[in-house]
Amino acid sequence: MKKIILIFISFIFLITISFFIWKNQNQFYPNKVSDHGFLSIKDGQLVDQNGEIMMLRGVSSHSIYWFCDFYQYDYLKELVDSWKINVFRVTMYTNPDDDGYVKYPEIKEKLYELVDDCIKLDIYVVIDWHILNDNNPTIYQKEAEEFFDEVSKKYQDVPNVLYEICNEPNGDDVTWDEDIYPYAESVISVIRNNSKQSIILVGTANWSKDLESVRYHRLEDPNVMYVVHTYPEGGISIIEPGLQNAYREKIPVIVTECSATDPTGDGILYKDFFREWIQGLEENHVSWIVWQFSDNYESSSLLLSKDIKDYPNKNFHNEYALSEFGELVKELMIQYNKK
Ligand code: IDC
Repeated sequence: MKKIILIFISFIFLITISFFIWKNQNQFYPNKVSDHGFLSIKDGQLVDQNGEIMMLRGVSSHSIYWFCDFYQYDYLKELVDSWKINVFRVTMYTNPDDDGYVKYPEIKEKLYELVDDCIKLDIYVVIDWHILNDNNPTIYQKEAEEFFDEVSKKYQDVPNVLYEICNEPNGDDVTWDEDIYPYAESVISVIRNNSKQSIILVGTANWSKDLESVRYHRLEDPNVMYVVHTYPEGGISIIEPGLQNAYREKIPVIVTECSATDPTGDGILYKDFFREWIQGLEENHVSWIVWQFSDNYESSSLLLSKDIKDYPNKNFHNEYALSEFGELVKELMIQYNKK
């Protein structure tokens, strides 16, 4: 009888220990909006409502016009619940040739739907005015000002929303001093009329890779961050020196696009580069958003396209399969969110 009791007690003991080990392995940092509230900038870093350093980690959509039917609440919920993202970037192209907002302004309704989904899911959301082939932000400045006036009125008291006012200014004739800076000053003042404290993200010159020009000409608004996009160019990063200067000089930086592919968004995956890159950002408390959550037929997509032959097991929402990049991004999201 004694022996049976002993075995029983050992059994209970083992179960309890295993439970606690399992529980510890699955503990995540609180990372939701209800945990952190309105964000701001302190000493060059993103902080939460208590002044604690804040990390945003998440994914960007592809064009919400092209993939209008794809983006929906259930998929976002899975990204929040299983991948632990705490930010989603809503990409709205602007250029008419890219079927952007200027041609189809009704796409704003899809944007509102997705922003509302993120609010419901208690995560942060970046509203991305995605200039690209419309290389100079001043080209559609009037449209940008009207748009940001409307959205910042709509979401003025909502801590979830961050405004990214020009995705990637580019071209030799588009400079920080002459084009981006005055554009940013003007759009920031439009947003500030409605929303005093939201974080505003400003794309930098040369496809959001030039932090150097910012060093000598900073915007006055205290809650602005400067945007950097990083894609391995033949396996190297050309923005590293600019970043190191920014860290030293306490310039607030955020990565709103990064990938393991080269800047085309397709082709070989530089996975080691990507891991190291993310580690460097984490060490410097720089928030990162990955390009891009869709099943488009290219290797930066986090889901596989259903067009491929021998489609593997469906491990995303029982409908899609994660791509090789998707597996890596999910792993890193979980790794950095774990306690
Ligand atoms: C790419 C998409 C691709 C699309 C192309 C043109 O991945 O499917 O055909 O745009 O619209 C960026 C841009 C982003 C690019 C991405 C990859 O902000 O729009 O998306 N990229 O090329 N900057 C650097 C890389």
